[in-house]
Amino acid sequence: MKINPLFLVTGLVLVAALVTLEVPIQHVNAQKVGDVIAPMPRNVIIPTTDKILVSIVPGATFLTDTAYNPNPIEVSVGQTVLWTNDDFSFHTVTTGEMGDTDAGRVFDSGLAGPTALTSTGKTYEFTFESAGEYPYYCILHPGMVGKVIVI
Ligand SMILES: [Cu+2]
Repeated sequence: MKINPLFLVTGLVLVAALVTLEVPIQHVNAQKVGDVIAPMPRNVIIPTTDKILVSIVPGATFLTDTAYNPNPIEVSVGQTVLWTNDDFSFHTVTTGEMGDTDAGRVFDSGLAGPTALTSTGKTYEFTFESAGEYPYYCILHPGMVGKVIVI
């Protein structure tokens, strides 16, 4: 039996298309798996309290070192801090201090994009991989200051 070469080519193109589609899907899954700190045995529940929670409190615009609560915070290397905007105003979580030329060098929730703390309920998280002191502030209200101490 002779196979029409046109069918053969069409088949190959379909296979190539499927393989191409498969790659991004696997990539997305790999990123999700990567969020877990380490491979864990099954039936172990990872508590959500692994993250250190910090609130940007209501009225933070008019506050200084109480705008982020609790503040300062002490965390271990490898721990993640999750900031939640509990205010109605737009704020940022940006490393450095007012006037720093390298503000946001380590972490920055930013003024745009998916991590921007534009409104109530928005969250930003950062995992600290190195020990040290990390002062941070709000670019929009530079009086708002906080500090993360990583030990
Ligand atoms: Cu602010």
